[in-house]
Amino acid sequence: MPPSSLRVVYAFAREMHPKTSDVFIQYGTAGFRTKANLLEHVVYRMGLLAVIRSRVKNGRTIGMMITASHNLEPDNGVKLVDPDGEMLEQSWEEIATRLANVSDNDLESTTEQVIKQVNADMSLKASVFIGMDTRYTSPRLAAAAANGVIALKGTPKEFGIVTTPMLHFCVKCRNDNTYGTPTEEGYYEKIVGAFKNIRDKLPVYGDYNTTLYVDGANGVGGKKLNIIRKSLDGELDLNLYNLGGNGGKLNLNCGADFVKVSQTPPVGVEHAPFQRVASLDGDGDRIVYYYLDDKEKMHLLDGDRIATLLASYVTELLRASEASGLRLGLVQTAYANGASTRYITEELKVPVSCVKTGVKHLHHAALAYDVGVYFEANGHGTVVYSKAAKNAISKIAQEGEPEQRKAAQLLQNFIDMTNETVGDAISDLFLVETVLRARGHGVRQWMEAYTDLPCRQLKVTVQDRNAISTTDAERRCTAPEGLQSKIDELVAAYTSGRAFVRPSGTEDVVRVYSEADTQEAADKLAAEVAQAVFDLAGGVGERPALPA
Ligand code: NG1
Ligand code: ZN
Repeated sequence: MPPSSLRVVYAFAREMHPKTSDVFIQYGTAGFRTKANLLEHVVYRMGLLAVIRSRVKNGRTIGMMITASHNLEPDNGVKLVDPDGEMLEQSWEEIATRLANVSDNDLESTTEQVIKQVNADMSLKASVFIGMDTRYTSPRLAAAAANGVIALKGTPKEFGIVTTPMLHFCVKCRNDNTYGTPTEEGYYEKIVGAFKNIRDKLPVYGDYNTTLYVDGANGVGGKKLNIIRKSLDGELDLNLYNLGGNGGKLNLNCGADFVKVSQTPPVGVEHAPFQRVASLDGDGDRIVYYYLDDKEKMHLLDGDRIATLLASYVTELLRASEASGLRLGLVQTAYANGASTRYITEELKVPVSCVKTGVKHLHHAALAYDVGVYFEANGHGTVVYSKAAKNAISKIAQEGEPEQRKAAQLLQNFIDMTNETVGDAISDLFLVETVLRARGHGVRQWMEAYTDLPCRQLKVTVQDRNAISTTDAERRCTAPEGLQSKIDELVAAYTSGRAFVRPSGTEDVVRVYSEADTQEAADKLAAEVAQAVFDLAGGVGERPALPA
């Protein structure tokens, strides 16, 4: 494309998606995320970038998802999806940030610079898949995305309202047709189809019952489960709550993030003692389970718990299929409960790696294993399988001894049920249900595996959260001076104490995490560390108080 045709980039910007704010915005762990009314020009520009990225990838399809995940309704966001369905390559985050922040007047020349810098052949075709969540600001932003794609002569394809993982799945399928069909129906066919395929292999028995309650966070995940529900023929009886009607607000006092962080049940859900409930987040890429006991006390089964459940079951099947030489490993972040890490290493005897927060880090580390299970404690995670693992399992499924074959065939269903591109609440829900059904387990047996250490998360607002630097997968901080030694000193006073702080990648806050042997102790330790952050890292507003 000759440079003169870039004039249209400016024309679209000025006439339709002008930059109306000077607030600096950064492509973080989950793309750009802020108040929806600050985003239109940003999303338009990401449409431009998606086309450039597609051309750099030889015309392979790139994804754009309009969502702010678990944030409340007034926020929105955009993230780019790379050709294999993974998050945008990290080195492009800086380019995205630059393009998002230049003035409209400099947009044409900056676009030209970017094209040169990444050596994009602008004569190639370019394809961009666009999806959005249920926010009322999403359609407008999706239109801005499509205009960005059109401005650089790419071809946008709009998927309308889909979960984030559905969009990742479609991008992957479009670029690799062995993975599936790149449509919402193709997703149901593969993932839900695999769940239906286990019905004869795994009869319902023991304490497992087929009723599952779901908190849909008033977002897109619940809506899609409502479509799926009708096709399940009693294999799973979904009772769906918080589907977005009846004045329910997106993520407000409900959804996976609320349940995990507040450790309280969501509003809008009926409860029965020991009935398992799955809680999704607003764009359907996170899931946690919980139940209330007969005293209405809540018990949380979070991402760590899901990871250990899946890893132990896959280990069992690998053993039964006698697939030798395949390495299974688990990837966590510093937020993983210490008790889960101990259980994985000492009881499951599965290797664990700890990486920095952010799915891209987990995903990358998981690829080092033949079967890599990764989960953030907040319920974002999935399983990835190497080519070698898939081939070996497929061979045994066809040629093995009867018992081996049976296990390998179950593994194949398990693999098909997994959305390997990214954490996926719907896919994870079917994986969890499969394991519980295979074992004849209810929530109590699942909970018995290990006992979580009480923990607490807090946020502290500071002048500049980037004043905090971390090392060792964010478990220790190197700046500001004196903070780590203060944290060490505070932690030392607690039994089974652990604490760390890090700047959030999605909110303008510093996050504090603590663990200790009792909830009171964890709460107190978190508050003390929050005070230390406030004092040593330039706290703003009121100094955090210690618990009464
Ligand atoms: P930040 O805001 O960087 O802590 C949060 C989650 C991440 C990840 C991203 C993307 C926690 C503590 N942090 O990141 O795990 O999911 O959002 O959504 O849950
Ligand atoms: Zn999400």
